[in-house]
Amino acid sequence: MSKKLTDGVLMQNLSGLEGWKLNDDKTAISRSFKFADFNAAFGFMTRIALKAEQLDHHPDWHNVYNTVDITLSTHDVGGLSDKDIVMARFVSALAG
Ligand code: H2B
Repeated sequence: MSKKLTDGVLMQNLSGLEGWKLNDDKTAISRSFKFADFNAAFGFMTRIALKAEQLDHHPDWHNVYNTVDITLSTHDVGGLSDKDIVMARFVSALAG
């Protein structure tokens, strides 16, 4: 099982993740994405879904037409783990 990241390691990782916002109790990170249309947004979600299955790590997300809001957290540890960082980097790279 993944371990909860220490504050220091978390901050270090977050500094390299542009646009991701840490929630107040430091248990999750979120970012919103906007696309040209629903087709582009859903394609983005599909790629993330395939990765999520590989990692057994799934985003909490919300989609309305061309926007996708993503929150990442590791429920098993009650906070953020290395898996959230891996997923955030993957998502950011996809979005470009
Ligand atoms: N996704 C996320 N984001 N956090 C988890 O703790 C988590 C998950 N746990 N996907 C996995 C599935 C767990 O529930 C299963 C049983 O492995």
